[in-house]
Amino acid sequence: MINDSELILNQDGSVYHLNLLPEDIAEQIIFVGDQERVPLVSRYFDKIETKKGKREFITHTGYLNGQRISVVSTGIGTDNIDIVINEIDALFNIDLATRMLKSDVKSVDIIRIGTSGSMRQDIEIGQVMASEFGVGFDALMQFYKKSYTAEEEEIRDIITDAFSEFDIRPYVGKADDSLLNKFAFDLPKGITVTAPGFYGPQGRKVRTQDTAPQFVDVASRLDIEGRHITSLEMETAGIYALSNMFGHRAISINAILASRVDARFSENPQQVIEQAIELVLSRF
Ligand code: R1P
Repeated sequence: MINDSELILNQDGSVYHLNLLPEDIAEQIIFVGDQERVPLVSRYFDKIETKKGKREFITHTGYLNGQRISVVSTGIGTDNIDIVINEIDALFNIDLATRMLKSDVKSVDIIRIGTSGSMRQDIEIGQVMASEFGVGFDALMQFYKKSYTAEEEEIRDIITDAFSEFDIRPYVGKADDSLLNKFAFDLPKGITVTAPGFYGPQGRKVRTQDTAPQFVDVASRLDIEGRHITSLEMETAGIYALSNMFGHRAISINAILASRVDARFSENPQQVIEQAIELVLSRF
């Protein structure tokens, strides 16, 4: 039995942060970072049956082309991803009344529609791309026992060597192949670095000239057995590693708003985000 402090429930029986009951969430779940992006997604639903939330975690559940679907805002960072994926998993795989694991383990689909910065000249502002792999520069997965594939370990080792000056222990997660085929068959794909911050951890030097001075340069030039680091953001690696650990399927699709190699930012970020939303929703 899982005790009260391991899995905290609100008075109505909903999970603590997401504020959801099992019937409030669909098996196909879109993640967005920004809570204001939730209605931008759900306005395309044929019908919305649930709107709930707490803090930055807003959920709308409804139907799209006859399929039940949820959109959940995760806020920023893999610390929030830890909360969101653990609570979603509990909604499906724990009997919240008895606090016991259910005998049948359920897998859900997680599709992130995010934003990120390009690390390559050939990935331009305004493009929508998919992360085949996420590489976490944060410490999230040091707190979970999980096995990794040989391919994930190989990428991890090359990146660990390339960034040895940071003394970090990166982890690697791969997107689900069936979701890559469904949502990203014609999109540019690459390796996304998930950073534990927006400024120093992404090599930004506003008033901190000594912070990781070579970060963008090293990342953008790195050859990983013919693959490249294409983008930089703050959630994908955590989504992939935790989803793989729990047996859920995940894909992260990101609108490119900035070019870190050309030092430019989108003139119309909202339009780029809306294109990414329409593209993903058209593939359900
Ligand atoms: C930083 O501004 C945020 O934007 C990116 C980063 O991953 C981080 O969450 O993604 P979202 O627009 O999906 O939040």
